[in-house]
Amino acid sequence: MKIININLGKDLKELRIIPISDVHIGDKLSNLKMLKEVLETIKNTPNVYTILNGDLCNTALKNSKSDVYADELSPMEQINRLIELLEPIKDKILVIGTGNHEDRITKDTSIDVIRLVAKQLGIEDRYADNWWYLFLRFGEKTQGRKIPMCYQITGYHGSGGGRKTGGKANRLEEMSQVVIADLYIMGHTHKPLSTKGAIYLPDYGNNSLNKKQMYYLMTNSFLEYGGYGEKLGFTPTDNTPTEAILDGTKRKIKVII
Ligand SMILES: [Mn+2]
Repeated sequence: MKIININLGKDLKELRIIPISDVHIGDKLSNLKMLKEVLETIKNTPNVYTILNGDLCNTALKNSKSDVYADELSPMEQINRLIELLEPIKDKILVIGTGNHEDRITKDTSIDVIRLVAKQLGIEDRYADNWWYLFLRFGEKTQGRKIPMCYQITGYHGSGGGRKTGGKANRLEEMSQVVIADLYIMGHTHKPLSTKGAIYLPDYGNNSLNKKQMYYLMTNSFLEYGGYGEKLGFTPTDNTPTEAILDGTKRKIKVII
């Protein structure tokens, strides 16, 4: 698990995170217009940041499941396009991770293209080849000691989930069987979903229990309906970007899907 520490300073009162995953650049059905709108928002709004959570490129290879003849860009062109798109917002990227689509290249060649993208953008310290765990500090607490708020945000690209919503929600909530955090983020299923849970954490110093809230967010894809999804009879999904809003003065999270 890659641990990432970021402090965005005390002037930030509220932080908005718009996660981006499952863009599938190169696929004809990839909605790059919508992606560009999101990137513009991130670039032009000081308190909006992003987490890149895999399957940014489609990377259909000769031996992979996706149809290599159906992609409108070659894998190299996809990577170049991705770098071009991310360059203007590189300072707003909190995490850059891989998905099963980029992992195809790694599996076949050992070359991790997302790591190279991160290196090119100068943000290799924010790159994760697998599950990531972010300690994100900003703002200033109004109660107790005047220290920054610290949110623990964790995620990975995601896997499995099956066809039905229940299975996807199970995969999402199972993340807290791996590690405890305020906010869990997963993509992969292309189905926006959000749930909320709680867990009691032991406080050994006071022989007591603290109740911790946990927010779960499964993020949208940028892929329009058609292709293999339609062929297999999958239901269309909504592409509207999801968002998590974090308070910089007290522990308070809002999730929008
Ligand atoms: Mn995926």
